[in-house]
Amino acid sequence: MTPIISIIMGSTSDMPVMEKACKWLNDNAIPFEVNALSAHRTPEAVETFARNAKQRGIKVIIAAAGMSAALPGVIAASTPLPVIGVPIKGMLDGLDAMLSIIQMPPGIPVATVGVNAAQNAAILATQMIALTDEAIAAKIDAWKAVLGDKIEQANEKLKA
Ligand code: RP5
Repeated sequence: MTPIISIIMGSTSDMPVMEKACKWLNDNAIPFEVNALSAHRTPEAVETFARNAKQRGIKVIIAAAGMSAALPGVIAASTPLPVIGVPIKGMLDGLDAMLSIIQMPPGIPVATVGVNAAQNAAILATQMIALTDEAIAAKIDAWKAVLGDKIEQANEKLKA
């Protein structure tokens, strides 16, 4: 199926974290792609990716990077698509990457999730697409119901 979410990582070394996003999308049958591209090491490939993503059918981009994490912002500069940034934990427990991703200049936002919060990025991307896709909206409703059930079951165990 044509991917509707694109996951881009600054390095394949980010994959152990981003596997959580891939797993959630696979579990929920959301078509996605995953690639490593670097704002610093492959800048031209990043720009080509960002400029072409929308016409390839991508709806939301998830961009993950650690250290001086320019990747999500550089992608956001060259696409009209929403970009969700995932700071990867590294040198300063991910604070360096989080501030690099979240503190964007006015006019070029990146929706930033928590450090290593890859699953949340996958869910947020899916929620954005669910606004205009009822089948995907049903998957979000089902996910929320599972979360609620888990809390209820945990409460029952406390009472037992
Ligand atoms: C960032 O530098 C990457 O996103 C990664 O988190 C970090 C280290 O990259 P490698 O040296 O492991 O390739 O650009």
